[in-house]
Amino acid sequence: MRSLEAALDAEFDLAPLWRQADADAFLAAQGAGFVGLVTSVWGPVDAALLARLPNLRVIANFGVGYDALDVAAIRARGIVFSNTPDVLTDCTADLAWAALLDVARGVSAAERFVRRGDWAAGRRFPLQTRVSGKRLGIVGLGRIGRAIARRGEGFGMRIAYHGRRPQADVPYAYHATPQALAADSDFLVIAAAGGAQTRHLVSREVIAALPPQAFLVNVARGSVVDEAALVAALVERRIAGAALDVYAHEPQVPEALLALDNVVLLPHIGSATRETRQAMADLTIANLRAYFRDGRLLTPVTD
Ligand code: 8YV
Repeated sequence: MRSLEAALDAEFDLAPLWRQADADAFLAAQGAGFVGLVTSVWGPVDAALLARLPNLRVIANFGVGYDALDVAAIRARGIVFSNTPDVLTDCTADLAWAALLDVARGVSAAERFVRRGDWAAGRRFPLQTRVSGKRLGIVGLGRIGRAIARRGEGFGMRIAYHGRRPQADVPYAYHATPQALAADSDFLVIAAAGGAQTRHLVSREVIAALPPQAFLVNVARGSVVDEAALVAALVERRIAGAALDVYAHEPQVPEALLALDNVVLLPHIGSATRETRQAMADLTIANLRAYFRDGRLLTPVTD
């Protein structure tokens, strides 16, 4: 992000790794000089990278999800790290809803229909699916999941969720398994954190449990869903459709999905508004500033 890079450059002795023709050779020669690292979902931090940075003390992750970081290796080195919670919650929930409404009502497909000249040629756009009043299932009722649920209340939806444990302060029904939630959902929205613990949480069996009229929406991480099973269910028309902002191997989108009109495909843009990206940049820098000033991060990841 340009403004993040410029702001970092103004305050720190910055070396953007992505500008290095040979990042590995650069790190081999100069890695010992760095004490801080800024990264995001696009820049995995593994043991090999850490080995190149023997004096690293702090990592600031530009994003709330930190599944691209090898937390065990980072902790083993005593390195602290921060993420950017809260500031992207509303925009990510908004995007989940944009995607949900799009796939249910066929907004993008209808727009393609108009641009193709089908409407002008006298064709009728097929009837789509009502959203208001339906059953909304949310996998992962964290900050973003809750914001998605609150918006669902405005659509008069009956809301249920699955997560590691029931939450006492919400009026929504809890399902102990993602299968049970899937079977009870017209829209299943995935908002769980990525990482080893949630890999394929939405498994082949969970996808098979979805009713035929159900839509799946994923704004979390591609890894949370068994993508091959989802693609098969969509191609075989076992579910009504899907809206995806994240994929197993970004930026690769499964080829089979490109031909389906009942699938909305987005390029990982949950937090991608000017306002939210600015807030994420500000929080990323504020974390580094606080760390270098008084040794404490503002939004450290501690779990
Ligand atoms: C990315 C995200 O960080 O916050 C997250 O977990 O996935 C996004 O906000 C963003 O795209 C920056 O790369």
